[in-house]
Parts: sequence; structure tokens; C-alpha cells
Amino acid sequence: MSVRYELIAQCPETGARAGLLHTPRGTFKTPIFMPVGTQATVKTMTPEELQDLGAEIILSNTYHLYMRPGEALVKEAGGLHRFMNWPRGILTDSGGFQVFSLGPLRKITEEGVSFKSHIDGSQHFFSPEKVMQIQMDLGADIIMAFDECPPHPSTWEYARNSLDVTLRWARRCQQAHHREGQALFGITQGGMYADLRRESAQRFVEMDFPGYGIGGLSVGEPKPLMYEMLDVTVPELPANKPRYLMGVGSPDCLLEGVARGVDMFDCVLPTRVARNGLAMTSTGKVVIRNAQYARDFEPLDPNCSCSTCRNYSRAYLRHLYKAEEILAYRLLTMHNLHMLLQLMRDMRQAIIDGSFVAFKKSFLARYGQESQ
Ligand code: PRF
Ligand code: ZN
Repeated sequence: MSVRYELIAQCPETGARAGLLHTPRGTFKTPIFMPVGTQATVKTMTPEELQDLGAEIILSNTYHLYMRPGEALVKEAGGLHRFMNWPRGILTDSGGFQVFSLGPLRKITEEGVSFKSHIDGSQHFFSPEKVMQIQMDLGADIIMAFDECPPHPSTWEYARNSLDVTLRWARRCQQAHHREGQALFGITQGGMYADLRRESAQRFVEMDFPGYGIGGLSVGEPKPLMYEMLDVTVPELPANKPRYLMGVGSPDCLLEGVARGVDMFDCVLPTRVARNGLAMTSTGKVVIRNAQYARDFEPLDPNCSCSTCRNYSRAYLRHLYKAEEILAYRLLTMHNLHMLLQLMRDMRQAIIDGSFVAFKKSFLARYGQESQ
């Protein structure tokens, strides 16, 4: 087995668990947050800086790398790790979600999905087999099966058909996948329907993947509905395999996801909002361009130990941001990533110490509940 999950500690009151994910590239502590490096770069950060932040595994995208520079070039470079000089873990998403996000530019059939490039409008086709070939060439440590993520809202019938197609595609992915040391995760779907969520999870478990993605959530539904879907999905998944909630990463969702037994997360949120001048701090969001920070010479987050908070003031960050200086995006990205990575480490420690529930409560009280 290329990936092995080891349970270290469990919260007696919630589903939260601390574990280790053993891979040929090293052992990652779970629960874990994976920064997103869509184009083989976590925007504005060097891989060295990411390592200093304590990132252990990052996510990259099949769709984008296939389009540019092409998986053949990445393979020629010696694979994604060598190409981008990132020695730790990489997970690639299958492209399913990215292609479906193209909307009218794509067409779904049993065979796969045809779509138009967002770059030059050229015509392309992704099948489960094609997506496996691309991900094998990219050479990530964990790759994802090709799935269909139903839009929200979808009818029960649509979600039902989508679930069936996703299962048949997952089987084809398993048959096409052959790369030593690379783990293929399945992705459960089922829309916002509890019965379909359960069935999808059960049928994926029968196929015995080394880990399970939970897809189709955080697609515009209210958060309580997402938590309900997690509540019915996670109990179906085996305790000895990692569970990965795809595309979710706001602090409150990380806490609620971990409380429900999720081990892995990824999200563009910390890096994307940083470039819009938004910092996620222990007391909530800080919009750095606001006039109230013009003469605020305190750190962004006095409770944060990142290099941005140790070395620069809010006033300076605001100035950089208003002047559209690249350093603003870098410093805010560094802080936001540190904040989420530290939150994961703190949650893990709290689970081990038996204080997860108290930790969650006090974090949310300070951070404030976010709206959708
Ligand atoms: N499927 C895949 N990638 C994803 C999702 C999904 O459903 C989501 C949904 N939040 C994010 N990324 N393959
Ligand atoms: Zn900081």
C-alpha cells in the first residue's frame, strides 16, 4: 500500500481524530491542510518558504497542468516534485471539478467530458483513463479519481445519475492506474441527499481505495447542510483510511470538519483572499486597506508567530497593499497560510491532549462565526 493511515488519538466527544499519513514521500500529521498550488506554485510563495511554514503536502491541478505546460513536459522534468522543487507531499485533483466549473464550455457523456480550453478555446476530452495517464505522468503522491460534482441545487435524479457515473468512472480509474508508490483516492458524491451520500460512500468503500475524498460540498449550499452531509458520509467510511473534504478551508469549516472525522482539507481561500488584502486572524478577518489601520503600528495578529506578524505592522501592510506592491500579497499569503497550518497543528494537539471540544469552542468564540 502506497499510503497508510495510522490513528494516534481520538476525541471522546466528537469524531475528531489525530493521525499519521505514511507515504513513500514521508509521514504527514493529520488533520492536515493542503495549500493549493494550482499551476505548480502556491501563489507568491517559494517552496522553501512553504517548508518554513511547516506545509507538508500541497495540492495541484490536473486540468491546469495538462493545459499548460502539459504533463509530458512535467514528466520530462522528472515529475512535479522535481519540476517545482517541492520535496514533500503532492496531491493532484483529477480535473473533474475544474472541468465542470467551465459550465457551458463542457459536455458530459458516459465516456467522459469534452470541454473547451479556458486559455485558447481549443477542444479537449477527459476520460477516466486520460486523467489517470496525466496524473501518473505528473507523479504526485496522491491522485484523485475522475468524478462529476453535481451543481447545487440538483434534483435527486440528477444526483443519483451523477453518483452512478462517478462510480463507473472510479472503476475505470482503478483499472487504468498503475504507478508504484502513488495512491489513488476515490471521491464520494451524492449531492445534498443523505440517502445518496450514504450509498455513494458504501459503494466506494466496497471498491477499497486507500483514501476517500468527500466531493460535491461547499458548492453554494448553507454550511449546516454541508455539516449534515458530513454527518451521514463519514460514519460510512472505514476508520483505517484517510478522509479528505475537498475544497473546504475556512477556519470554522476546518473545525467542524475535523469534529466530524475529516483528516485532510484543501482550499484556495487563504491564498486567494490574501491577494485581496484580507487577513485571517485569531480574532476574525482584517481588511487591511481600511483607513482604521493607517496609523496602526501593531502586528497584523498579536497572537501570531509568523514572520509577517513578527516583523511588520498593519500600517506598513496597508501601505504596501494600497501601493499594489507585490510584497503585500506575499506577506499576507504567508500569514494566512501560517494561520491555517497552525490551526491544524493546534487542533491535532488538542485532540491528543483530550481538549478538542474546549479548543473548538474558544477558537470559534474568538474568531466569530462566519456567514456563508
Ligand atoms: N470533486 C473534485 N475536486 C473538488 C471537488 C469535487 O467535488 C470540490 C467540491 N468542493 C472541490 N474540489 N474532483
Ligand atoms: Zn501572522
